[in-house]
Amino acid sequence: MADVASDFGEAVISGLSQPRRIIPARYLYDVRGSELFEQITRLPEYYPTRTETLLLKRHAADLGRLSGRGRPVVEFGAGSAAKTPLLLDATGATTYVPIDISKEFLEGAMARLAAARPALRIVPIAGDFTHPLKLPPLAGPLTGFFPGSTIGNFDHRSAVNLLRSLRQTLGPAASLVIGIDSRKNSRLLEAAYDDAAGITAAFNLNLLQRINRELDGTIPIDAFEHRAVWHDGLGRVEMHLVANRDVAFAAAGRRFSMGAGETIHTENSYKYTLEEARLLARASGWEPLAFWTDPDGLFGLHVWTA
Ligand code: AVJ
Repeated sequence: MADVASDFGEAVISGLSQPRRIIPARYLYDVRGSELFEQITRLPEYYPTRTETLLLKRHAADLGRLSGRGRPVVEFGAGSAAKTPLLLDATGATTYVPIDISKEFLEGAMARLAAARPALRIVPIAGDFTHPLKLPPLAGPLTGFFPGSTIGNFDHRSAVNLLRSLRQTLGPAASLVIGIDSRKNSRLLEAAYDDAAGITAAFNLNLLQRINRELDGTIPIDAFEHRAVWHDGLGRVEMHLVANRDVAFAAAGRRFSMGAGETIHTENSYKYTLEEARLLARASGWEPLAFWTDPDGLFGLHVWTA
């Protein structure tokens, strides 16, 4: 695997050297960032997790039938694997292959899952699922699980490429159970990404702390503020770190300066109508089989087939 630390250093150097500064969202998820994201999933304003959980429970029988009973489940971006038991129960899977970029986080979550389900065969893979991966030998066809609207982190072209990669990784006759957040009222969206308790702000600012920790950074954290904005035309929530004053700092062996009001773009979270989600499936070579949403239409749960 590529050296993650120097990867991060290169991303920070090139991202902060551009006139529109940007650091790819995947760097938000170090161990601390993954912990903060777990806290986000329990916030009252953050509807995606509880809504998707409700959909997985409510439609368990159909999910099992449509995605194929007893198939190995391969989860992309497994994180804490909080929703995994729901899909394992719905499909009766006995083999579980979690893939996540954060090795430490993966190990902790898998130890807990193994303790709760001693009969489950767990084959964890630490890696980047945005490229086709070679899986260990498994008795296919496979069921992919891509919950949490992680797909929303990718712009449309990258989302199509990623979904094609997943299809290639999973192989013939696979199915994919994917959660995709819906377009909705901008007030609800912006509240979900700028909660009253300030957890999302801490999650975003942790990226600067990570730079200081891992790349010998000297960023004064208090010179930055969290901002979340919905862009209707682009169909995405953007997270930024905004400089509240002129600021100069070192990171990864370089010097950077920013004027008051300048921002570092740290995450996009794209939202899709149910119809747009189906178009996304077709554009990436998947066949949409079924989808469900909650009564308020906040979130979509889809089953696709290869
Ligand atoms: C993990 C990418 C699905 O976009 O909702 C939550 C990340 N960022 N709050 C999302 C996130 C700020 C989350 N995803």
